[in-house]
Amino acid sequence: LNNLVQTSFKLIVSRNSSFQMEAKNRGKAAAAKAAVDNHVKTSQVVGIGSGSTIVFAVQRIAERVKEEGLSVICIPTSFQARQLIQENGLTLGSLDRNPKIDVAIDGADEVDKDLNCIKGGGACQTQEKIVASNAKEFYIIADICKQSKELGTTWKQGIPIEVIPSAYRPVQLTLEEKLGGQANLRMAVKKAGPVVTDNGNFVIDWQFQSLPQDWNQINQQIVLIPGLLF
Ligand code: ABF
Repeated sequence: LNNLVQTSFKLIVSRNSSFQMEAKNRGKAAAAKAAVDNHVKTSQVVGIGSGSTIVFAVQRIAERVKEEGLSVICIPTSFQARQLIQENGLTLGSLDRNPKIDVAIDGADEVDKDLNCIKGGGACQTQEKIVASNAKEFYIIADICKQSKELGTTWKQGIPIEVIPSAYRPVQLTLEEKLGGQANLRMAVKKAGPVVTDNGNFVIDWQFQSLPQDWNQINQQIVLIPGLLF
């Protein structure tokens, strides 16, 4: 799913009970290692997600390149992912040169018991969704803190929605009228201005009032609002 991920995926969670940063990072590293070691093979085109968990996956790919001569082409989902690929000495590809992706790996902001996901907390969701939807296999890696019974329990910021700048106000109003809750324009630190995505767009975080019964239906309603990329 994007903001509410809709492609099918397998979730790899590390069940680490401690919530301390160290343990959290160990959880991220373990999930990343499991995904890379079990699902990435030589000669593949690999989609690289964004965020802090994917850092561990890229490091593990780099280790395997050194240790066993693994050879892969990496497709970034953001400026951050692109930097990460290059800093780790991996081969950088692009969607126009490598439109068919074998495996994509990415993080998530929250995952519920039915594997509905909130993604896009880092404002990279559109490219993440393009890469994931063009991958034969898609793995979401997460530490245990991301798992919840119901969406909105741990990720309280709302569902991130990328919006074309000129449409942000009508989209905000339509979201609130159609779906209730509150649609907030995401602002940069110290409210210096709106957060701008890698695509030059804004992000609206939609906070739902009551827990929706059917996330698929909500997804369909959101997609139909002109001006947003969902
Ligand atoms: C991503 O992973 C984003 O969609 C999401 O916002 C992020 C989670 O980041 P982290 O791994 O830092 O928790 O793909």
